[in-house]
Amino acid sequence: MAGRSLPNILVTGTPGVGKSTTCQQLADASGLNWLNVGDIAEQNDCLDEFDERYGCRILNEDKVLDELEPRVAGGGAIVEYHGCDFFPERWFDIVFVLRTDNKLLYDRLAKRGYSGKKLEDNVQCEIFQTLLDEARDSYPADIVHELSSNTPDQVEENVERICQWIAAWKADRGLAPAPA
Ligand code: DAT
Repeated sequence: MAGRSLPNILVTGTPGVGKSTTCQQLADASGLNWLNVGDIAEQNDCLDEFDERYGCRILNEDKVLDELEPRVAGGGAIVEYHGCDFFPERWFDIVFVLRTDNKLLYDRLAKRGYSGKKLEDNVQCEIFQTLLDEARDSYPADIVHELSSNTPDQVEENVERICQWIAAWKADRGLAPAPA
C-alpha cells in the first residue's frame, strides 16, 4: 500500500488492556478513523458459530478482512483487535501492543463481568505476553511497540506519543512540516 497520505495503525493487546479507551482518544486527537474489528464483525455478519469454550462467536477472518480492506486501503485507519496474525502485513505502518499489570487487568475484567475460565484465560494471555509474541511473529520487529496501559495518565501519554509519531510520519514524506 505505497502512496498512502496517512498511516495505518494497529492497536492490539489482551482484552481489557485499554485498546478501545486508547483508540477513542487517539481518533479524537488525530482525526484518524478508528475501526473496532469486533464491532465491525458483529455489524456485518462476519461471525461464525458460538464457541462454548471461549463463550463467544468465532470470528470469520476472511469475511472481516474483505469488510476491512476498502476501509484501510486509503490509509488513516486505526485498527483495533485482540488478535493480529491474520491481518495482511502490508496494511500497517506501525503496531502498538498495549500491556497491563496482571492484577489491574484481573480487576478490570472482573468488573466487566468476566469470571472463571474466561477471566483466567485472559489474564494468562497477558502473563504469557501472547499478543506481544503474536505481533512480533507477524510484523517486522522495528514497527512493533509495547506500551504500558496501567493508568489513565499512561493512556494520555500513549496517545500523545502516537500523535507525535503520526506527525513525524507525515513530515518524513513531505506531507506536513516537521514537528517542532
Ligand atoms: P479493551 O478495549 O482492551 O478491551 P477497554 O478500553 O475497554 O479495553 O478498557 C477496559 C476497562 O479498563 C474500561 O473500564 C476502561 C479501563 N481502562 C482502560 N485503560 C485504562 C488505563 N490505562 N488506566 C485505567 N483504566 C483503564
